[in-house]
Amino acid sequence: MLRGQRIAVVVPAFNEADKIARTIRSVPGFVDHVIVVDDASGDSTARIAARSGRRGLEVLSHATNRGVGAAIATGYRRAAALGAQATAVMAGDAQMDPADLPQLLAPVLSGAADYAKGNRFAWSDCWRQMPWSRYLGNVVLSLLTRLACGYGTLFDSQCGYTVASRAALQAIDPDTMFARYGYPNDLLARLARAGARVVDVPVRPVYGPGWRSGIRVWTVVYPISFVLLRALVLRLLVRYARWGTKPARIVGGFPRVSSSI
Ligand SMILES: Nc1nc2c(ncn2[C@@H]2O[C@H](COP(=O)(O)OP(=O)(O)OP(=O)(O)O)[C@@H](O)[C@H]2O)c(=O)[nH]1
Ligand SMILES: [Mg+2]
Repeated sequence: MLRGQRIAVVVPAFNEADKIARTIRSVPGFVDHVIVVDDASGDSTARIAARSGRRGLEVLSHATNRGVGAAIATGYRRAAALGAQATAVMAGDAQMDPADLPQLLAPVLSGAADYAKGNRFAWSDCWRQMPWSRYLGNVVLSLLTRLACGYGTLFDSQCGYTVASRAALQAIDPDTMFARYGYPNDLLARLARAGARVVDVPVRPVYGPGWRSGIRVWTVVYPISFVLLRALVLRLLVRYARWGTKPARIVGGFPRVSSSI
């Protein structure tokens, strides 16, 4: 519990046998539920996670590999069923600094935002920590995501370190979330269409010596292009449909259509 509210952390994991125990150990003690979603790993990720014995730990396993977005969706459904008021995502590759979690939770727990995401570019020496391929790719995708979603002040669209309120989880609709790389962009587009208030919080970029990634240029370019194009078309359609009408109340918990849409 933090500020009297129930907190869950979703940990998507695919072949992270060497990092999953460290990731689980790093989750702060105030977190009530740690939901590890093993995405049909070929190694002992699930077994090692289950052995960690952390209070509030659950390990869910996909029968086949479905992608990082699908793994997070599985975790989101479970967090909602457990009654979590705020649900964070901390990937199983230990790339999220637990010291940043309280700041990331703060705007959601106080009710100031529906969804908070990390922004590694707001960290002073980000350009030194992040590999140049990630840095450049992320700048381009962040600008395109702004255009597609309408959140004009957000950056670092690809940062997976996030916190969602209960209402935001409903708006995201985990059942239809984009399953693979491209899920963060899809998620921001869904939140924008629902009028959710999204804020950036500075977080530390973590790219240690053991860093490896499942991201390959061609496995991300096509899915993310598709997601962004679809988001842009839907945004324009929503805007056209609301043309000349007053901002309406949104069903699902958000007070008003965001003025940034
Ligand atoms: N690659 C990959 N990762 C998955 C999958 N399902 C779950 N994951 C987890 O998703 C998290 C993010 O994966 P990464 O490939 O490292 O992507 P990233 O951390 O966003 O990007 P990098 O900056 O390149 O490290 C990791 O914890 C993975 O274990 C999957 O099908 N493929
Ligand atoms: Mg990674």
